Amino acid sequence: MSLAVQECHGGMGEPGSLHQPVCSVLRAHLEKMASVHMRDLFESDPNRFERFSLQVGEVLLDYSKNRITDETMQLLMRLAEEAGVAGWRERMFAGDKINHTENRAVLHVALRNRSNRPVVVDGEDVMPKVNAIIERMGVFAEQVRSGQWRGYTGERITDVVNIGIGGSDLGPQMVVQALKPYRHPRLKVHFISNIDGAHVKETLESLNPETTLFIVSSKTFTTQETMTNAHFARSWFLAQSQETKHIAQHFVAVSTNSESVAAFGIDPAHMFEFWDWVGGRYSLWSAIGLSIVLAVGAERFIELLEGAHDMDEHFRHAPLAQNMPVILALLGVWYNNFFGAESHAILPYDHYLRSLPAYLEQADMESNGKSVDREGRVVDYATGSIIWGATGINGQHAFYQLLHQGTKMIPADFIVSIDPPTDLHKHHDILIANFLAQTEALMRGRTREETVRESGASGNGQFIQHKVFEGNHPSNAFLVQKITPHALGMLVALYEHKIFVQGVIWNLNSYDQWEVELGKQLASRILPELHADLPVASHDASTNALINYYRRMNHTHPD
Ligand code: G6Q
Repeated sequence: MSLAVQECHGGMGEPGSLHQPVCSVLRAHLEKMASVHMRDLFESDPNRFERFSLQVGEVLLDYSKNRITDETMQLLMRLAEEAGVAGWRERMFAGDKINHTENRAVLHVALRNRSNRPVVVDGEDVMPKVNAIIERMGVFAEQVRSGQWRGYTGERITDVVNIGIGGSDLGPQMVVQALKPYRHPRLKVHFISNIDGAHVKETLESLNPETTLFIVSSKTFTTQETMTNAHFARSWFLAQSQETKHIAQHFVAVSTNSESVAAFGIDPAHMFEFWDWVGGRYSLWSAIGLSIVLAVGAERFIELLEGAHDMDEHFRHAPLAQNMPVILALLGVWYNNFFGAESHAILPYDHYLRSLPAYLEQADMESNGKSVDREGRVVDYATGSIIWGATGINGQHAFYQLLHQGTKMIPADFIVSIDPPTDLHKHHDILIANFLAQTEALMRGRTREETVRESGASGNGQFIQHKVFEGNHPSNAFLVQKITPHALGMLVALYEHKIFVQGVIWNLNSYDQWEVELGKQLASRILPELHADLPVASHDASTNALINYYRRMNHTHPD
């Protein structure tokens, strides 16, 4: 617990509020800011963009369209200081076991530590083994990509299928999609995660076992969904190849559990290892990124790591007030804990970034969706936001109505690249124009007078109020030169560190996930009951009735 929290816990805090000393000052400041319109802030300060924007590498962040003044930012920076962000940040980089409920270090930063400076966990520098696995992944991927690695009939591999779920799926899937312009021209990469049989069946339907390589990605190698899909893929493969010795050329594993990998029948020589200090949702930089290396090649993967490392260096060394992840985190806290905002939208104006919202949903909500602080006390303040989103341009024709005219405050991140991903320049200009118009409209709104003026002669007084836009809706705009592997690495690391800083301010362990563990147990209990001979009576009335209804109405049998 930070000293600041200790000092004022139980005294200065109000229900629903944070407890650092500066929070009472922030609450007083909020009273002032609640009635301030951003339109007026822009009108009174032509340099607002210069003061509230920041560039790190190829990522420009404009945060001037937020409900902030210099004073707000100063107070928020004090909050970061009082919560001990700098100290916790150092502990993470130093390999301290800050994931205390699992007694683990949190070292995704070591996976992309391109400076190679030693990172010591339990007395061992982990960098040699990190570098060795990156090297092995590169060599293996090159063999497959070049056609040197052949299937059991001597054919080249044309399709790679990653079987994994959660952290062993969302990260690599998002990156492979985002970097599609860099992909190998003849190697397709697929992802199977869902235990709905339609996912595995539909994916395998179009594939040829002779030319398909499976990566079974699972940190624990016990996850029911992944193992069930992996066994199904194995049977599908053996139905044609007939001999188990051929598995060696068609199945590799990414895991921390070598015994279970061997028991599955995968040669340990074809296992790519990672370690318990890599959290699932932070693992795309580890061997879990093998599908990325296969898709875009080792060099591009290294560029991704370098981008993340550059953001790590910025996060570690930049003063808090000029630190992009810290600024983003504090803005989030400002809305979450002071304005009472419940959710935060991620709106990429980029077809290739369309899986980023889903990726960040997990990264953020699994990390900071907690209601118990590091000391095990139930918190009395809001923690992680509901993260959601979709490609912005599609959202404009769907849910933006609520962002503009609904009753909820939903801060949003708008993300776009300056260089178009294709040669369709007119498309890109329209995209950019929409991106800019939306952030402007959210900020400015449209007053009643403007609405009347714009309606002109056809203006219908009765409906004027329906066409008024209050504005004052906060947003961040990210302009990235181009979605290169390096820029993507920076962007993802930026969000990872934002989540870290918020976790520190809320005094959470952002790196455990007890719900996931619970989910894994619960389904195992119900599974045998679905085909029990006698009616099930061991649950609540609703669950019993649903299980028994399923038993009566379902006439299929498990395979
Ligand atoms: C991530 C979570 C979770 C996990 C999956 C898959 O941080 O812990 O999403 O990644 O449950 O777990 P395995 O990799 O062990 O199969």
